[in-house]
Amino acid sequence: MTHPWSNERIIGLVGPKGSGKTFLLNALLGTDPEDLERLLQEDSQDDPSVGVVTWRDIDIALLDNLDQEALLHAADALIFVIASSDGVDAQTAELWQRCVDEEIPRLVVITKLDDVRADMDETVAVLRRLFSEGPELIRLTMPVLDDDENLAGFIDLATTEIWDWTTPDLSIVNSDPEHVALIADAREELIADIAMISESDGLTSSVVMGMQPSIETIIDALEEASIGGYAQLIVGHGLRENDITVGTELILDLIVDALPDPSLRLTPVVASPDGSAQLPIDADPKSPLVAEVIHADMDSLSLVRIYSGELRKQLHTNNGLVEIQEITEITNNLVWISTDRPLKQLATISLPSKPLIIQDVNV
Ligand SMILES: Nc1nc2c(ncn2[C@@H]2O[C@H](COP(=O)(O)OP(=O)(O)OP(=O)(O)O)[C@@H](O)[C@H]2O)c(=O)[nH]1
Ligand SMILES: [Mg+2]
Repeated sequence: MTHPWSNERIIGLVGPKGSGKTFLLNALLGTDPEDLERLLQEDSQDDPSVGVVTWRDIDIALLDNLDQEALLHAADALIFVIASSDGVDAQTAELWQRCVDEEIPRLVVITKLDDVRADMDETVAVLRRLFSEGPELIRLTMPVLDDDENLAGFIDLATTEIWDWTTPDLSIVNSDPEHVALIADAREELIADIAMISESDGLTSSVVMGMQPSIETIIDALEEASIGGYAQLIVGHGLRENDITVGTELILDLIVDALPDPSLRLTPVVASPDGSAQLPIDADPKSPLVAEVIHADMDSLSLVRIYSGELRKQLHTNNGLVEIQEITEITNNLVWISTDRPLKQLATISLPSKPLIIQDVNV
């Protein structure tokens, strides 16, 4: 049986105020650039929002403006959005530390690389100093400028290919010798870093023997380290003329390839209402229903994450029986529901026949 959630990723966007979270979300969704600036001006842009983009058959749900606790419950992984021109605030640094402690998978996107003050090398160095306690931070890309000094694309340090957004459609081309020379140090550093933490014997021994590991070996090791939480990958993003967003497809690939399949994560630990232990639940539609209200509005519209089972018309929640009036599916395990009375945020929901209580959702 294919797992109901294995073709989904729920990703939360976090980072300092104004770092470009909503902008990045819309770039990833493919929002028409002409609508984007107007959208960013609207008051409603601060409301909790969920957008879904399907990339290589994976439904990626992106969450923006959820409060931090809700986000940590709801998301399978976080993207830290850091503007190259602005740096990191204390709250973001604290959240990073919490992700280290709770082993929450994450990626880092450095934004606004088109800004005249942007310096990706410097931002990477700042992040490494700031986040030195946690797993290794590994930078995957370097910005490429065109003849007019505008952001044109990124060099992938693992493959040495250039992702070029100056053509009408994104093109991925081999870099010329001049580029290869320019990135030699950064690439060497990437290979040394990944060899140090990789569990791949092939990679470590080829580095020790002074040989160039194959591109496949490097990529496998990077993805494995990111999925396993030994390394956090850093990539860039920015804007070029005609409102073309640069770096977007690379980030979508990384979400699919370098973040863990949520179906492989443990479902929340659950107990009976009397506190007695339950067997571990399985994230199966036929299992007992275990769900959580991620976000609740005054007008009884709630964002709900389903961990196992299926939603029915009537729900037994921590604060009593609730009738569902409408369900709008976002992905298999994320839905908006409207109910006859408001739900409490982070309240848990369970089936009446097999009541379950979520004890700890930080799994
Ligand atoms: N030039 C340039 N501007 C950007 C980029 N990303 C975001 N911006 C601009 O930066 C401003 C803030 O971006 P938002 O996406 O609203 O930032 P945010 O992180 O959602 O902000 P809050 O929701 O207030 O925390 C907007 O005016 C964006 O147009 C980028 O890559 N390049
Ligand atoms: Mg925003």
